[in-house]
Amino acid sequence: MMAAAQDSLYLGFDFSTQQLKVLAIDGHLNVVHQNNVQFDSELPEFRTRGGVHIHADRLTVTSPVLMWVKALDLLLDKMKRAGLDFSRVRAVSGSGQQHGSVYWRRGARETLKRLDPDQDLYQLLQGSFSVPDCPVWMDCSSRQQCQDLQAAAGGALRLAEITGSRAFERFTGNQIAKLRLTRAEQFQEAERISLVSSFAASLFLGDYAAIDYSDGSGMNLLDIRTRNWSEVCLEATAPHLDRLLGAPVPSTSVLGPVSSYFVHRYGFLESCRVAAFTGDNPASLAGMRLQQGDVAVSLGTSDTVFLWIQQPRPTLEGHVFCNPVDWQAYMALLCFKNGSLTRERIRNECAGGSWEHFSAALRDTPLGNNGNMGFYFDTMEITPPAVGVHRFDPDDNKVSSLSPQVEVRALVEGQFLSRRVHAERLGYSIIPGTRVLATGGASSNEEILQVLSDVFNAPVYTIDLSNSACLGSAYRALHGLVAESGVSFFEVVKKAPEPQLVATPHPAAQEPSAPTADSSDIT
Ligand code: ADP
Ligand code: XUL
Repeated sequence: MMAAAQDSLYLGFDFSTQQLKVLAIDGHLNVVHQNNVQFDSELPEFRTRGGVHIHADRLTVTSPVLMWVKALDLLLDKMKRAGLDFSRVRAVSGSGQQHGSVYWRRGARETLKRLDPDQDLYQLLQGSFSVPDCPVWMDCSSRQQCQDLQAAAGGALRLAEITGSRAFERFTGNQIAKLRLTRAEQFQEAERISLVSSFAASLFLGDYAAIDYSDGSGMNLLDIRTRNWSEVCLEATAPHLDRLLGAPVPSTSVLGPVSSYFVHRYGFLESCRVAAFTGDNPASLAGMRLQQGDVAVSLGTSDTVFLWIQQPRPTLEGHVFCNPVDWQAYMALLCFKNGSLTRERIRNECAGGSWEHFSAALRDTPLGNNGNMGFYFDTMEITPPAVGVHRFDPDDNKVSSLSPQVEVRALVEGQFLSRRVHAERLGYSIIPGTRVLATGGASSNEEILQVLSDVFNAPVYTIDLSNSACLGSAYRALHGLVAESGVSFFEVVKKAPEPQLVATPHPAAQEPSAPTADSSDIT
């Protein structure tokens, strides 16, 4: 018999860098439970800082795989103690920090299939990993492997055209190539390589879980158009790598029922399904319910921009991933390092350290800033790779200073112009109906959002999503149950709370003029 919607639960886990989080929704999409385990403070025996170990070379960054396993034991116990009734859970999904890799030792699959419910996973899986410290996304020690891969693929742009990104050091293929070289023995012992997301799904499944297309796009190995491993990339990375990776699957797939371990130990029903896990950024896109034509701008410590795109147009900047909720579509992700911290510096220097005064400067200066512009890269920027502060007067001459109020507007307009230009280069176009969804700390500032709206010439909505990856995972668990019968993700989540409209473009906001010759290389 079908359980009533309010009785059913859907769990979304997020194995992120610093913590393991979970969120439960009921069939009406109400959030009914949230919980988490902080790695540094709750599992101090692993001696991580911020969930990772930074090695002596400062480039290698890893996390102990058994810490993630133990965190899951702890989290499920916490949920049980909080009274969560696991027999109500109809489906589980989740996400993981992208790019990280887990190496299962030969024989681990058999162990996974026969987990004794009287013991915790941490005890049971002690001997199951050939590499104890997993490379994670913060690692940047694989420069040589990136160069080799790009050479094998016919250049950086060609690699981007195949895999959605040029070679990046944190991308999993390059990490695998490096490990094969530096830890040859451990590499030989591996029978399967998982991403953090598919590793986590494997725990629930009691078998190796497939890598999904969307998180698989963060490896420099998947051909994002054929959605199969690229031969040329596989060969350049490691021999017979496809056997170690398994075949990738659509992100909306159901992988199978939850393992009997969870049935006996926690009281899950045998019918509870495990939907494919994916990367945290794809899961956030699902949590925000981003649709075609929308752009999400997250204004946190660094700024990120997510886009839903129909036709991929990868470039040397940013990343194109297969879309996590519609297998025929794509998403783009852009990271900007100089976000809130740069806004804080200009606030301190030009607005007496007050967001109020910063906002007043935006109110008191006109849209377009009378032609004054600025690009502020306090630290080496990711998109574009540029550094330094570059200011231009209305005649496009470089100048060394602007008045404080003009500087505030130049900063915010310059940042958002850059977000828009780079989004457009990846295939984004502003069409009627486009929504800009703003999240993150600075999205509480209405004047900043007004500039965002004017620069994008589109309405801006805010959405409070401190936990968007978990929420997106819970939504994806729910969708997984019906995806195969052709029901769209948006049909399933249509009753979720709507984002709030906070700014509409000023009538004078036209298409921003194309960047000038002098400034086009640094937008
Ligand atoms: P993260 O998730 O990356 O840790 P948050 O999304 O919490 O970061 O955003 C934190 C940032 O929000 C702070 O660095 C701060 O500069 C910015 N912020 C907070 N309040 C405001 C405000 N009123 N106006 C502009 N920026 C703000
Ligand atoms: C994305 C990236 C990070 C990780 C960790 O490319 O490296 O956002 O997913 O959250």
